[in-house]
Amino acid sequence: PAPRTVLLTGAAGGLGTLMRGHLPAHGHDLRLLDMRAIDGEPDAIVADLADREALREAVRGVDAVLHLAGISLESTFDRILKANIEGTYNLYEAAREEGVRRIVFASSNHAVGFTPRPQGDDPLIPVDTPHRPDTFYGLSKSFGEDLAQFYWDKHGIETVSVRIGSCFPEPSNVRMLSVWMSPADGARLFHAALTAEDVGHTVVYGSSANTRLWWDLSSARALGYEPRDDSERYAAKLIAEQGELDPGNPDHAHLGGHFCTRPPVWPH
Ligand code: NAI
Ligand code: 15L
Repeated sequence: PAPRTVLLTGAAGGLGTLMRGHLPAHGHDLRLLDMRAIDGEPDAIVADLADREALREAVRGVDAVLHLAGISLESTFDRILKANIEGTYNLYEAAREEGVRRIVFASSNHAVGFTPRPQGDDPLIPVDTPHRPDTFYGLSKSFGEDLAQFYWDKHGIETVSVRIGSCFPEPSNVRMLSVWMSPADGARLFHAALTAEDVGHTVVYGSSANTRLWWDLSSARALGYEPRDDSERYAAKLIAEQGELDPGNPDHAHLGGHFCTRPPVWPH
């Protein structure tokens, strides 16, 4: 099939950089956007999500958008409001005005971060578990999922909301053994989300097929995602260094880990 043109927002970031490496091999022709310039990418669009005119131009003619741009950790409510809530709204409006039919939204496990993590024989967490954001950041991801549902119901724009666990080259703590998504699996999942037919608004968890998985990957697999990695090969080393998760430690009690226990970031 001919390459699909995909606007990659947040292209300068950690995940954006990983996906710039992996996605072209899946047949995607990437148009890049970030508020920061990218070394070696003179054609990348340097624009803020607040700039509606720039977003309209950026989405013009693309087949789909992979929306990674935004604040990716906890911050003040005002900053999250501007970048993640208003910014994502601006992107959907640009897509609606320019007739773009598919968005893949980088949601996060922190939209459901206060969900108790499964222990022992507990069932995996389903995608329809209620939103339980653990931060203003997580709240913005819950909003993004609702926004996606609204644009599907109201305007017929399809979205796959991917509640990403932790997508980094390697897991770096014991919690990540459960929530890690290898970059190669991330590209497989985003590819499936960009190309599967008739997704309406579908919510999926984004991780590899980890032995210690906490959530149900069946809605991701239904898109055609076939994860090939498992964090278990890192388990012995990480557990030797850090110990197993402690059921009595509040930082280990919920999907969102320490995002649940950290104090809010207030303006200063
Ligand atoms: P990152 O912080 O490395 O990259 C985010 C990028 O967005 C940055 O390059 C930044 O310049 C850009 N950006 C921020 N505000 C912007 C604005 N107003 N206008 C234009 N560009 C803006 O974050 P990372 O790790 O690459 O994450 C990418 C996305 O995936 C984020 O939306 C994050 O919330 C989500 N996510 C990532 C996870 C991970 O494990 N990396 C886990 C769960 C969700
Ligand atoms: C996220 O949503 C963050 O963007 C990422 O940096 C990690 O902290 C990840 O969640 C996580 O839960 O490990």
